[in-house]
Amino acid sequence: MLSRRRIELCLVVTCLFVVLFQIAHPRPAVAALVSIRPISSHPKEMQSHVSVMKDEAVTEPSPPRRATDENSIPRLPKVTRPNPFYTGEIDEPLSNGHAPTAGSPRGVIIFLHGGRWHDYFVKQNLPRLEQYFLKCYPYPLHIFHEDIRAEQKKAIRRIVRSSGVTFERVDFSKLPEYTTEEELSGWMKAGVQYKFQGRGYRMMCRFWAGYVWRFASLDPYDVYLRLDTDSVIERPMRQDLFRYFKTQQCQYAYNNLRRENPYVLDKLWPTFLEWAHNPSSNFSSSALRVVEGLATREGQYWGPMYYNNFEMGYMTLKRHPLYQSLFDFLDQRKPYGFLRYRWGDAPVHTLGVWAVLAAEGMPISTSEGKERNVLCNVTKSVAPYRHAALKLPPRTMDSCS
Ligand SMILES: Nc1nc2c(ncn2[C@@H]2O[C@H](COP(=O)(O)OP(=O)(O)O)[C@@H](O)[C@H]2O)c(=O)[nH]1
Ligand SMILES: [Mg+2]
Repeated sequence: MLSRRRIELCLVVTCLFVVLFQIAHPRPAVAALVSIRPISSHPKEMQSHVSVMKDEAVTEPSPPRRATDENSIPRLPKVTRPNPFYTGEIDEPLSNGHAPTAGSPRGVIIFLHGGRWHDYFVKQNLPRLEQYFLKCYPYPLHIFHEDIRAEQKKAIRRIVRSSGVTFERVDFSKLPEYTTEEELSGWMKAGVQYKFQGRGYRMMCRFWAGYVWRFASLDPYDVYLRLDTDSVIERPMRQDLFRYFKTQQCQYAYNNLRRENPYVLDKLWPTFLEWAHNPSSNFSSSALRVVEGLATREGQYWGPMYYNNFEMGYMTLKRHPLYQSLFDFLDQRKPYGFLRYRWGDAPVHTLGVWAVLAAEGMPISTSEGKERNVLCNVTKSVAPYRHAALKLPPRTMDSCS
C-alpha cells in the first residue's frame, strides 16, 4: 500500500506537470485564428480555388480591445470560399491615375455598375467625385459590372482623370443550385413580393452582402469605400476621408442607421439566430448578447441597417471568417432569403459587422455621441453625401489644402 506521503507527492508532481503543459501549449485564441498569410501574387489562381474554407474555432470572445488600437482586427487569411460571380475578366487601370500620396491608407472606392443608374453615374456622381475628392486624394476606383460597353468605359475614364479605374466583369447569370429560374419567378410573385425588386436586384444584394469581398483583385487594399452609382458627394471634401477613417480609429463608417422595410425582412432574424446558435459557427454567447442588444427592442428585432449606398470599412471586417460564415449560412440555407424574400445587403451586413466587432471585443454602440465606438458616422463630419440628389450646387474647381 502506498503511504499517504507518497500519494501527496504524486499529486504535487501531476499538478506541476499539468501547469507546465499549459504553459507550453496555450489554448488557441482569435489572434492565432487570423494569423498572417502572404498575399498571393496570382489572384486568378487563388480565385479559382473554390474549396470551402473550414470554419476555424473561436471558442470564446477575445478580451475587450481598446478603441485606440489602430486597425486592431489582425490581417486575415484570404477568403477561399466559392465565388459564383467571379469571371476573371478584368481591365487593369490605364496610367492616367496618379498614386495616392505616400503614407496614405491603402484605400479603394468600389462600385457596382448596372441596373438603371448609368446616366446619373456619369453626369452627377463621377464628375463630383472627381472634383470634390479624387482631384486631391486620388484613390483608385474599382468598378464591377455585368456588361458595361466599351464607350461607357471610355466615358468613365474621361471623367475620372485623377485616379486609376479598374473594370471587372461579374456574372449574375447563374442561379445557385438550390433553385431554378421558374421557382425564383414564383417566389417573386408570392404574397407581397411582387411589389419588390426583381432578379437583378436580388443578385446584387448577394453580391454586396458577401461575394464582393471574395474577389482577389481587392487583396491589395486595407480600407474600402463602397458607393452606389446613385450616391453623390455634394460638396468638396476638405480632408482625406481614408486618413480620417484611420486616425479616428474607426472600424466601420456609415451614412445613417435606419429601419429596413419589415416586408423584406421575413425570417432574417430567426435565420441569423440559427447561425449564431449553430455550434459550427463558433459564435460566442457573449458576442450574441451584444448583437441582440443592438438589433432588438423589447425583445423584437427592429430591422436596423446601415444604409447601403455609402459604407466604409476595413477589408478585414468583411473578410472575417465569422462574417463570411454568416453570409454563407444566409445565402445557402433555407429559406434562401436573398432570393425568396429580397433580403437587402444592408440589414445583412449590419448584422455581420456587429457580429464580428462584438466577437473581436471592440467597443460598439448605435449611439453616435459615444466616445469609445469604432462605428463612425463620417457623412456628418467629413463626407457630404446624398442619395440620388437632384438639386445640386454647381461643380466648381476647388484647390486642395
Ligand atoms: N450589374 C448590376 N448592378 C446592379 C443591378 N441592380 C442594381 N445594381 C447596382 O447596384 C447598386 C445598388 O443598386 P440601387 O438600385 O442603387 O439599390 P438601392 O440603393 O438598394 O436602391 C447600384 O450601384 C446599381 O448600379 C443589376 O441588376 N445588375
Ligand atoms: Mg442605391
